[in-house]
Amino acid sequence: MKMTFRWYGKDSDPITLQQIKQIPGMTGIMGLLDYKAAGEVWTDEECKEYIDGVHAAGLECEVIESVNVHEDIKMGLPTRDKYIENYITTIRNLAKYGVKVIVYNFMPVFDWLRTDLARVIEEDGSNSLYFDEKELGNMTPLDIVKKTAEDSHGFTLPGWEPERLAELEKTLKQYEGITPDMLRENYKYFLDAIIPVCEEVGVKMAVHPDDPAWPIFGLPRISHSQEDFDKIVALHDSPANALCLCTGSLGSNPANDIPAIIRHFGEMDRIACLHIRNVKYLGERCFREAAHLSSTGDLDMFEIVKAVYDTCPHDVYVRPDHGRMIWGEVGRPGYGLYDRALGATYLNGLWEAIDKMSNK
Ligand SMILES: [Mn+2]
Repeated sequence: MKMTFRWYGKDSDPITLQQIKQIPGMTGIMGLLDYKAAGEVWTDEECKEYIDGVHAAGLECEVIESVNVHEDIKMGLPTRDKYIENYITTIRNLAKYGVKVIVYNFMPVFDWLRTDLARVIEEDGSNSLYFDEKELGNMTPLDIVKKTAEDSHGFTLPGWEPERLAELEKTLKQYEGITPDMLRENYKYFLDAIIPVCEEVGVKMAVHPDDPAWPIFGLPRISHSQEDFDKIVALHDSPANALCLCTGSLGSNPANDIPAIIRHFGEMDRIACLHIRNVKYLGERCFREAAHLSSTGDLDMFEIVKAVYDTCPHDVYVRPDHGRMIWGEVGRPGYGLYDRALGATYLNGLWEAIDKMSNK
């Protein structure tokens, strides 16, 4: 397991690479260029500058997250070919500097969604991200976008770029006639174009699940269960058409058996990387994010790490995912330093124990 940490870049992340390097067992980052709009080329110079900077801090940069797919590709508009060309250029530029995995999603309009970004956890006074479907019922998509922007302390949240959301209502309207099957057809068109390039340059595409793991605002969503991902990996049969298995996103729905899903796709060699975190269920379609430790939430982290150990390559990329805000830290919701560092250390401890027990 290669333990990594999400990092937003030196101009955008208050956390420094040196701080990340000081977390025990940290091998690298999962990086992103958060100022890039969906559909834009990540130029050779931008990729080089970002990745050279990470290397200079003694960390690897083999996973890049959030190369966002333009809505025109998801909707299958005639303009999609231009954006697919741009995407391919970005893949080639990243591969040139050693990137092996690109994390993306194929969710219409919205990336992850919460109704509260700083829900206080009564037992200890920390706070975490929270979702309640009932609260969502009283809000329009525009309300939720505004609220998320207001609550994020001036940080841009991944998937919530203001440029992309400026034309929100128009985009929502355009999705009205698109069924899940049509979305999958457009997805196949995209994969058929990019996967041969990925195979050529040695990159795996890793699709991130819907979060929360069910449809919202009537939009077609096609990636929130084992059955959904079976269909996705079949759209273009290649080890380069892989998953970013996010335990917290899939785990927002208690019907998803996370260790079983990891074993299923691990045995197929379709897991390129994982986000590992815990979730606490509070009712029907209502949850908050917990500390990583199993006993603080409803996911069994031992069974999750064991499934990774048993079925994935032992150098698979993993990162702790959203953390709580603790010890007075103020930062980007979900992406503070302290709780994620604790999560990484805990996951490394589970791995060490499983590895030593297995070799006895
Ligand atoms: Mn995730």
